[in-house]
Amino acid sequence: MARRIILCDGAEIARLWGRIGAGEDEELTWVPREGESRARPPGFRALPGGLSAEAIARLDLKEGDGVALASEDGPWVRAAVAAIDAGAPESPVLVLTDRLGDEDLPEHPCLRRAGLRSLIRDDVDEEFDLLWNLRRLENIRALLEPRSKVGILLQPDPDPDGIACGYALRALLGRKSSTCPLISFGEVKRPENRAMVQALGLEVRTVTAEDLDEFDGLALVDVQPSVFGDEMPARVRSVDVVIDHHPERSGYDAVIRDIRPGYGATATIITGYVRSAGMEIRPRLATALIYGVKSDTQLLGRETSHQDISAFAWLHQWHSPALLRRIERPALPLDGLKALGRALSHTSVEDGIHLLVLGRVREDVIPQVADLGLQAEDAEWSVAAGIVNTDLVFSVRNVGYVRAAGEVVRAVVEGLGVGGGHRSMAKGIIPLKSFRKAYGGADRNTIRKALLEAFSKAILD
Ligand SMILES: [Mn+2]
Repeated sequence: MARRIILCDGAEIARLWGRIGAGEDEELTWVPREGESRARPPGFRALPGGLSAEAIARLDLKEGDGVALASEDGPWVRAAVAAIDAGAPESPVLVLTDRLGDEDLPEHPCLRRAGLRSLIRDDVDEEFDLLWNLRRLENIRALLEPRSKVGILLQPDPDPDGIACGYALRALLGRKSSTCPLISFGEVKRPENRAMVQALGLEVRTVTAEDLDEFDGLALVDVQPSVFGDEMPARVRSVDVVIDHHPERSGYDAVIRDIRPGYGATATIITGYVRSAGMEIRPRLATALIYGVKSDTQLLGRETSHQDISAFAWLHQWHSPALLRRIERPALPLDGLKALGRALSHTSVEDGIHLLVLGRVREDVIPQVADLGLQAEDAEWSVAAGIVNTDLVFSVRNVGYVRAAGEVVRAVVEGLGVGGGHRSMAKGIIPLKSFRKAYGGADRNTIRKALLEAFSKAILD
């Protein structure tokens, strides 16, 4: 087994290591520096012959073994590195020191320096960070504990970050949906968000301003009351708790606010609470939170803080990959697959555009088909179009190094409908009525011809 040899040069540092103890594969070795009068501490073995190459050879360093030198003494460290270099040139060297700088250390191809103090500091900083999270959480718990019914209010058309945070806050409060429902002034509209709610077995209740009277506690997550603008119900003007990552707004009262605009997601704030609480985190909860972080930061791309990345890494070990996949890629209904089969049977890629016209389908089928379409050979653009209720809905994907998808979609729907998106994904909606008026029909061929033409033009513009 590979070993780690820790060489200590004095009683003080040896005492510290003695207290920490040696790890399973670690050996504590005592090589007193000159003038060290105290005897070999317990738990250490001495290296006879001091820092000579012969003495280091006696350590019998094998491939995979590493050496750490714990010392503040320049000459001692230099002698030790020289002896290791002579006796075991392949061995990596870690120098643990708070006072020596790079200029005090000899040249060595595989040497790193770390401060004992900074190693401990990082841990202490992290511990205090968790403590402040715990303080906030305990304050929130104490405030809401005596309330009989607490509403967790999300923004209208709640997004994954809001939904995940509502769910997690309820778990942190130890409540059930009967005494702590997730509520919103609007429905969960986007199909992928509905899929998330369904996969997690959650419910978001749509409420009116009057309905708020039934709650004697109100907590807002991922939103602040001022967002409701002039229509802000009086009940929301003064609430118990607000947890959010959007810029701080005024115009309302909250007993406890935890607003951290530097964070990419409110789920990151709440993950801090969950970590600090030391509670057992279920895969379902971890999956909801990780999806909240992912979707608000666009996969740790946009506006991501190191806290988001650390929350993501922590949640990653507890989440359920299968459940996450189900949320991110909702199951395709069979008639959606049949529509895809028909569309694929006369598919072609023209000018780099792969267009699949699906006919009437469930809305969430469309973005999934657009993802798939991009895999066609020579496709730089994938467009999936389908009819949902009285609208023509289309999802657009591209390879990323071409014109931004959002701009292209805005050009295509101009004067006809609504649309927008990001660099590589976008969505557009054109009411069938306007489409028919502009193109004289809404059958598969007309849709195909019209969209191909409009996209070719918009992409080249
Ligand atoms: Mn958010």
